[in-house]
Amino acid sequence: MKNSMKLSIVIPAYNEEGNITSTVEGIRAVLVRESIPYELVLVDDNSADATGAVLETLAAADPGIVVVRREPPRGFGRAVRSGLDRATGEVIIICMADLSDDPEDIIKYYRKIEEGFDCVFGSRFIRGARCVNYPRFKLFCNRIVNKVMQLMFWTRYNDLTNSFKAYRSYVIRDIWPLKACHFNITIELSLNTLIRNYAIAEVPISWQGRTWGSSNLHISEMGRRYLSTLLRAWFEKNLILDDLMAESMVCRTRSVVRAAGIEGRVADLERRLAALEEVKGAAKEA
Ligand SMILES: Nc1nc2c(ncn2[C@@H]2O[C@H](COP(=O)(O)OP(=O)(O)O)[C@@H](O)[C@H]2O)c(=O)[nH]1
Ligand SMILES: [Mg+2]
Repeated sequence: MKNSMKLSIVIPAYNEEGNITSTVEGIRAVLVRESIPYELVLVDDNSADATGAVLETLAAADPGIVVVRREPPRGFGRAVRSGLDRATGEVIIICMADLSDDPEDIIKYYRKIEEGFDCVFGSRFIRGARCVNYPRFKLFCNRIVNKVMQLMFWTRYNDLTNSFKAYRSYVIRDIWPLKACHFNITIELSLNTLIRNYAIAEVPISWQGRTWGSSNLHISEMGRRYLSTLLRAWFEKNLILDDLMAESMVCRTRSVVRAAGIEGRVADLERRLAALEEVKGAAKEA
């Protein structure tokens, strides 16, 4: 059964002409080494540099690469949503295009999913993790926001703001539609997964600050967006979790049925059950 699951890696890229080739080559090298069937979904947002042309060249050389070209308005969250929408794998990982995430961690994630977990949350802040060149002010804000979320959602996961995580595709289907347009999608993904009580594995990861290009995350513009996503998830957890879980259970059951290849038999059983209910109803009326 090993390596039977197709892995989709969604990579948003904006003005990454100096990073994207190495990112793709680094990821592809580990996937080929481990014989993991893959699809790389590269999402460009009308980059002002040559990212678009580089993506074309990469895609021409590898049928496993899908390029998504977005129309304005751009945004990290919009790009991630477009990529998730196109991903066809059973396992989905979101990964950055600026060489900050370590391709070896992708393999760690995939192996954890193979063990049976629904999601894998990497953390840069647990024993065994490595985090290099994180700008100090950003790190300070990151730790405060994560601590607040840990208290609000009473969880041990301490890197909920990083989108480099793995999900089984049915988890994404369950939490769909996602709404965030910008970097707040990082917590929209993690919190919506968390409140639905999926089996989450936590692993230490390596992260390093970009050495080429510049960050698109401007903290002053993001506060209100993070807050709105955070409050929405918190209210949903505390007011309407029963509604969310009812749909989540249907989603999980469907995925089990699909994985077992018994959709036909289940549909047949459902038909018979409906017919029985009808007969029962008619008998009651008579
Ligand atoms: N397609 C797309 N990608 C984006 C956008 N903003 C950021 N990215 C990509 O998302 C990843 C993380 O962005 P980055 O600017 O490095 O944020 P930081 O690591 O939080 O400072 C990089 O791969 C960027 O190229 C966007 O508006 N559209
Ligand atoms: Mg970055």
